[in-house]
Amino acid sequence: HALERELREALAQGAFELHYQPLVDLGGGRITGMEALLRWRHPERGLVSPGTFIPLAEETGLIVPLGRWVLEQACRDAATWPAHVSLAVNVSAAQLRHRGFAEGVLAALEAAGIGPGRLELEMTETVLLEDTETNLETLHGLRRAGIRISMDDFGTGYSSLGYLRRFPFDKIKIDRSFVRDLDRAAEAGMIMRTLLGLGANLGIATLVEGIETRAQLEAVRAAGCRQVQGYLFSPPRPLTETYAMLSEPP
Ligand code: G
Ligand code: G
Ligand code: MN
Ligand code: NA
Repeated sequence: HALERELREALAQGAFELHYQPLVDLGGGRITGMEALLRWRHPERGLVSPGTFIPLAEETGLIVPLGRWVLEQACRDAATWPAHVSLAVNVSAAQLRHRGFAEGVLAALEAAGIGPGRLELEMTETVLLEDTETNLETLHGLRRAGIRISMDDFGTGYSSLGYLRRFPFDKIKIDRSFVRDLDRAAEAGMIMRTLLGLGANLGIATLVEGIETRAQLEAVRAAGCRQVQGYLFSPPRPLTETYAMLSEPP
């Protein structure tokens, strides 16, 4: 497979980079965290988004060394931010399933000299869909070590609610598809309020993804939202541009 070979070479040659998108607290208006998003600096195709290569990396197992690189690099980057800024890293089911995943996470934190309390691992519910017992044990172990676990893209899967019963997620990230209709359909506001209330009742933090307009921001704020992410504040940006974001209000 040509793309697979290209990905291996890219990893060996250091052609991957991480961009960061802020997580914003609506109470104080501060950036409380940064989500690392992988990019591939391709010689001809420019900056390539993970949507086009993560699935193949997962199929081929390359996601394991690639994900390890992501964690190590992201922890090193986070070490250069103020200590109140947390780091969110996306993790695939294929990474979690791999023996040695938890050790790799702890080693990355240790090498960068940042505490486990600064790291949030974002997973979609597919991590609980497969290999249930092993994955659950690994997740519990990470949580006991002080790492927080977020459910990403909440509400898009078959059994989002069921998974909330199976694992004590620290945060749910409400998928951006719920934001799109907010200024058009009344039900959208009702659903948003219900999802935010669900988190509040369960004692789980919530964040709404994909805020692109002022109107959406005001709508989610009115629905009880405390933490947001989206292009309105910033798209994912290179590390060098995070420092200006962190020293200015978003
Ligand atoms: O940036 P883009 O919208 O193309 O991201 C597509 C998907 O890739 C998102 O669902 C995101 O969670 C995932 N993704 C981004 N960076 C990483 C990463 O470092 N590791 C894994 N496993 N997935 C990532
Ligand atoms: O699945 P996950 O939530 O990890 O996906 C993150 C991806 O979503 C990133 O690649 C990022 O570019 C994209 N994203 C972030 N904010 C917005 C937004 O406000 N609007 C849209 N359409 N995409 C966004
Ligand atoms: Mn994410
Ligand atoms: Na998401």
